[in-house]
Amino acid sequence: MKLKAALMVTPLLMIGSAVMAGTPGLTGIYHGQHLITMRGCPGACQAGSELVLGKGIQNADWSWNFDEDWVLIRGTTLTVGFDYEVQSIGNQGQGDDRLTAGFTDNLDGTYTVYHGFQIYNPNVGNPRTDTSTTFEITEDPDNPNLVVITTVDDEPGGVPDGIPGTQIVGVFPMTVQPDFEGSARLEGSSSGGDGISDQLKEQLGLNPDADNADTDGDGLPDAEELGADPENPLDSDADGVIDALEPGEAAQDPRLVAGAALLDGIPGRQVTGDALSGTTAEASVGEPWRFTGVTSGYMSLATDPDGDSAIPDTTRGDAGLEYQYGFIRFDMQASAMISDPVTVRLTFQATLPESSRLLLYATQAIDGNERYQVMASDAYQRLDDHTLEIRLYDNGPWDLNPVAGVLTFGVAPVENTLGGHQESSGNGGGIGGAALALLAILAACRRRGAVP
Ligand SMILES: [Ca+2]
Ligand SMILES: [Ca+2]
Ligand SMILES: [Ca+2]
Ligand SMILES: [Ca+2]
Repeated sequence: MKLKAALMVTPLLMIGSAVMAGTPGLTGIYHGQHLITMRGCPGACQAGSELVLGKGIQNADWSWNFDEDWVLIRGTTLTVGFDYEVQSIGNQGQGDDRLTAGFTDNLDGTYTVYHGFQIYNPNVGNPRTDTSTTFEITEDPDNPNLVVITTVDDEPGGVPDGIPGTQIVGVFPMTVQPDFEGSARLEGSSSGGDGISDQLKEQLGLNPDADNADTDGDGLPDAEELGADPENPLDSDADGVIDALEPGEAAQDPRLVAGAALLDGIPGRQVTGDALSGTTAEASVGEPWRFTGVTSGYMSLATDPDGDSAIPDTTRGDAGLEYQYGFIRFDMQASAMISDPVTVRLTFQATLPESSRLLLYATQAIDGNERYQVMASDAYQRLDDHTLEIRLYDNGPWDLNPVAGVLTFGVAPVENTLGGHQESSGNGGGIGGAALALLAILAACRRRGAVP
């Protein structure tokens, strides 16, 4: 069983030079981040039968205390559009105590956490249960301050089913298995040797393992670019990306944001199995606009249910488009009210799909909600393998309605792996067939009373 788990996660364990196995008897307090993948089985769980129901849209924090054998695992929104929470057994306590779960060291490199698990989806009654999850936790042989954490296929009292995680049966509309992967750093450790803690660097999106402790590789050390108060790091041009992430002159130019890592990642470090995690993008815009904030993450259920959702995609757990690049979202401000077109140029470190296979989703305000819709192909140009130019203007192919000179604009490039789908400026059909099937399952489960 352990061999199988180790094989499945081998790409994630290559942080050091050697493939690792679990480390028993860990001590100390570690902080880090994880990404959840929720898998479900429509029937009996066996390898190959599972569906990915969703992922976390962002990395979420966790803290492991190996001296007192408890862990605090924070949740986030899932790509299917609702939140999950890891809780204490019985959902007892207040504040962080309510989210703190005990674990046992199985002395074979695995650790079993006994915890509650809840999803906040009112359509299925916000179901929760008590369960357990077994983790393999491995100290990096090259860095004793770092542990790599993966979820083991563990079915207490049963046979492992080939799917990472432990089955939760009869609580959610399907049998589900949460799979957490991530890492954590010893409290107070500073792998860069610059006095800035690894924990703070990860929270700021910096790479604690970067060569010369220089995440953006511009020759200026992170510690210097963070400024006198690393807890309030310098963002000289106030574009929402700190100096330590923006290489060179980009740090002084609010019309150019650089060093924004896709999928809420950390530049230069692939933490998850997603190929583009750790790659970066930059964007530029002309006068009188400037950037004021940038976020990235995994695409969530944000496509317009009345619009383009005839294109099947993975945000609902359907087989279909995969948003490999996730979303990247910009806040912009104009120094004057204008009606001129806004041209935004986006450059991805990763290669973009070729023109004939590129779909570009972008945000549009619909009934006060931000929705991602497929852009009409005449609203943007693919300039080369890495660069897109997008034109936004009032009543244009992509309608721009800047409110008082403030604009939020999110994009998600996607490779069209489905073929033949043509998107025009008009709307597509209704909700996808697979999504309808899933909704039917949810409704049936409620009628049968399988969900409290
Ligand atoms: Ca399993
Ligand atoms: Ca630097
Ligand atoms: Ca900046
Ligand atoms: Ca900048």
